[in-house]
Amino acid sequence: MIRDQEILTLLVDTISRFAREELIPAEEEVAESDLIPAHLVEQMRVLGLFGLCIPEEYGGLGLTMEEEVFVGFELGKASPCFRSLIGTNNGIGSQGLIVDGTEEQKNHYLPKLAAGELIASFALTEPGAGSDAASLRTTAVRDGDFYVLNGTKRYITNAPEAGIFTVMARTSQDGGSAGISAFIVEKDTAGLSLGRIDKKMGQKGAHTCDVIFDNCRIPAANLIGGNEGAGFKTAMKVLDKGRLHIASICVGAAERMLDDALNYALEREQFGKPIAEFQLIQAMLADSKAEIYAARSMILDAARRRDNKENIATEASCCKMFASEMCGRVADRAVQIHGGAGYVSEYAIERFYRDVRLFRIYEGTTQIQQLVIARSMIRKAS
Ligand code: COS
Repeated sequence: MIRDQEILTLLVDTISRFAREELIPAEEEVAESDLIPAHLVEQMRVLGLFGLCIPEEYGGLGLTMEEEVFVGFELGKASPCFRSLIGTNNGIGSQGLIVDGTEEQKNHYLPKLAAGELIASFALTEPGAGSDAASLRTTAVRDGDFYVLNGTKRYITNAPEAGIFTVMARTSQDGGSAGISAFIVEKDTAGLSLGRIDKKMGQKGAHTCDVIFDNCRIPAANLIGGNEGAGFKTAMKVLDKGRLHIASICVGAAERMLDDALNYALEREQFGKPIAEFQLIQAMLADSKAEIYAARSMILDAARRRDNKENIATEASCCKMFASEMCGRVADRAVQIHGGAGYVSEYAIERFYRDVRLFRIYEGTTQIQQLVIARSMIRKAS
């Protein structure tokens, strides 16, 4: 749903210009230093990027899903590390509060998240629980007006920058997913510590690390929604939205890589003419264009359905799976079109090839999306 086309066009144009004029020129420096410069973070704050999806009553822009994916198509064109910094505040870090939090919890945290004064992280994955999220072992034991948390969370995006964590922990040993609850944990709580920053294949400038809870006592009021046992469903709802968002970023990244490949193909001459004139190169360009168009169309359809309050768990998985796999294929073809130049870091495609590999893994691997889609088909048919 687009609430006001004129305002959305203005926002999307502004973000597109910001990506083109500020973020893309800074990509190499960020990849070298593994740090997004403070002046760019400040510009992101001023543009309202930390609060894109936080409701207006809490100081955000309150974008609808359809509006959000249009923004994703543009942001995705710059290095994914920039999106990653604002991604958790708009998505997995804040949505637990937005969909299931109490009014007090929302009033307390959302305005600071929307302003970018506070970064939120989503702590679901553990050393022994990745795709099988319901097998998580971090515990939260009630002790008077507190819960005491023990356990380790792994690969937590933005953990080194985070002020709060949305943590899924087990309040009951029975019931599998029904024994999981969601909490807000502030970073300065005694008993919370961070592991060393992970050395990743790509996405330099975006950071992940372990988050360790060792008898970490948090107020019982920080149980999201005030209900024990609702945490797994909260996490799944958050991921439905996150998967559509990531799919939109995949489209943006694929468009960027295809633009770079096309420009290269027009410049690079072999056998006396630009390689763009060779049909085998044209086939790679055309296949990529068509696949990007397909992903874009399905994402817009799913986003509109979500705005119409339809259950889009299956469609979100279809979009995440198709768009991230498509992005991987486009990255591969774009390297191929660049030839030897695609393998050296002088060209952005070498970095993007590594960066976009993560899209097929996080917020649910392709195999988990397949499982979600097939299970829902079988459920409907039986
Ligand atoms: N929205 C709301 N509720 C949902 C839901 C959704 N999208 N998906 C599942 N649920 C509910 C189910 O309806 C079920 O509720 P009931 O017990 O009341 O029937 C409950 O949650 C358990 O669901 P299910 O039985 O399907 O859970 P499984 O343990 O089989 O796991 C998968 C489901 C595999 C889909 C889940 O573990 C998953 O998404 N794993 C990947 C995790 C992930 O994406 N990690 C990335 C880390 S974050 S970067």
